[in-house]
Amino acid sequence: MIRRRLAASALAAFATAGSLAAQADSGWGLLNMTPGVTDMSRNIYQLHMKIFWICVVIAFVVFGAMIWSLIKFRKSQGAIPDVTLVHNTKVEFIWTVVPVIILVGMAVPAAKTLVEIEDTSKSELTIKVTGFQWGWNYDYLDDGVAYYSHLDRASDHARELSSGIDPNTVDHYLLNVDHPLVVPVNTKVRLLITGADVIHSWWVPAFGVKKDAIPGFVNEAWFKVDADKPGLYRGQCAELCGRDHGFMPIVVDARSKEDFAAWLKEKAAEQKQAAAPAAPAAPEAAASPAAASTAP
Ligand SMILES: [Cu+2]
Repeated sequence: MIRRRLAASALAAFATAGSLAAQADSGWGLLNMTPGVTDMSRNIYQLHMKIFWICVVIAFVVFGAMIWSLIKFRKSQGAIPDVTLVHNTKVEFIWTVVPVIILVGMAVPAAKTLVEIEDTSKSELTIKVTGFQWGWNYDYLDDGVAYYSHLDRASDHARELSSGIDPNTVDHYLLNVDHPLVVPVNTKVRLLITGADVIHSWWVPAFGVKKDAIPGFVNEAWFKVDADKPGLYRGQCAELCGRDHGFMPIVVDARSKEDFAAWLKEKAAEQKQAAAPAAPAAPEAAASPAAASTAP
């Protein structure tokens, strides 16, 4: 009876922990990964939860058996050591085979997810991402659009030692950029990620993407934002890359397909104009390349 009650309360505790974990933006949910806004990020989240609960069950069984044996077979109760367990073939067999089965059971879904993460086939848009000290360059390879993305001015100003600005007053302090990466929702976007100087890492948790940007190498990653989840998604460089490593955030602006197409067209025209030789009739077109990176 007591055992059944204990089991019921343990199950209730698991259920509570599970529902807490589901509330990602408050309380205990903050300690866990978030399910994100792509199928892949949800796959990764579910895999993480599956492995987590397997570990919890193993911990309960192992520590339960240990504590129970320590109490039940203590010397003061007159317990006599059982020496038949040592080098017992049957026991050795069981405690080798059971962990192997558990490990294979964990490796199969993990390998499946890894293969999916690496599958960049059938992508609809390719963007080259270059990390540098300290910012990102985004190059829409098929559309002639490329621009730099840096820490926004408000954060950059507030971070200076003598600025006297309270960082708490700055909106999205150190997590805002001047020109976010703009992508369409419901589209398989392939990223070609590389580094220009040292190793950086492009990381946006909500997409389940974290990939090193290594000079001389091109790494691939992909994501497909849910059709009903346009919005701003934030990340950071996730590889210690030098003095200003903490000052090269990532912001992705996921827009509807129509909004994205309009933005891309406008941006392409703007950059084409900026790149054209200066004509005396249009002095504003002669501006420096900085003019090409006006707000999207
Ligand atoms: Cu970096």
